[in-house]
Amino acid sequence: MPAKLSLLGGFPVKKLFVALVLSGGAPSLEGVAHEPGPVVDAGTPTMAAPVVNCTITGHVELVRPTNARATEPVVVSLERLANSPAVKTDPPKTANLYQRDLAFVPSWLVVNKGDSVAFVNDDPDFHSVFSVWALDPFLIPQSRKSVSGTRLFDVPGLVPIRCDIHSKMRAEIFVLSTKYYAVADSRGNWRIEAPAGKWRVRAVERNGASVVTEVSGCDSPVSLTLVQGPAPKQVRRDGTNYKYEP
Ligand SMILES: [Cu+2]
Repeated sequence: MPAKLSLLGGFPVKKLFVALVLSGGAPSLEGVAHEPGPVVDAGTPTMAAPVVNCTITGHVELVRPTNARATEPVVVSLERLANSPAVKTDPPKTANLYQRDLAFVPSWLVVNKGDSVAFVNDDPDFHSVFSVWALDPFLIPQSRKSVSGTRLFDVPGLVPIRCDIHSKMRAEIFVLSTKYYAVADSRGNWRIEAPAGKWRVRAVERNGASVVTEVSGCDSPVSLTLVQGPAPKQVRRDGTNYKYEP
């Protein structure tokens, strides 16, 4: 019975349980059929509430230091709150991030929590891959041309990726807890299709600065201002400066 009750998403389970006990027989929705909300129960009529999808639009103004590149990414996402609509997650995926011509290509990626990234060395040179992000540090040791290694990313956040040999190699992986996201275009505009509800809107830039607000229903446009953080100092995995670069 508990497993069956757990399928009744959106239904007031306590009240239904009482109704079932009182009925004393096969599960029946008699007496509670007027209640709103979807019911998922094979063999009984389905009273599915229509899912209303929204197109939430907005603009994020990225205030950059004067010497920053104009192409810096800003990732805007809708994060679940306690009363947000339920979200079905997509199956895990694996993205490729290459080491090519002494650079990470692409220099940033967006993945969902639970996705993996294959780091592929396309150079004749040795490279390593590491992150010193406190919540999910890792090291893929130096390797020549080959698939260097694949890593699962299951902690949401901004993961800085570096090489322990080359001081200019830099990439960031935006690991999101939600599949509802967009990358703002060069003018700062974005749009996200999502079920109507209450969401936390978070905008993050690659140096780690972020700003949040909330939306309800299909309210938009959403206006955000994000002051870019300082570029991080590039240091080796042990915190020391790069010395010899082959
Ligand atoms: Cu390298």
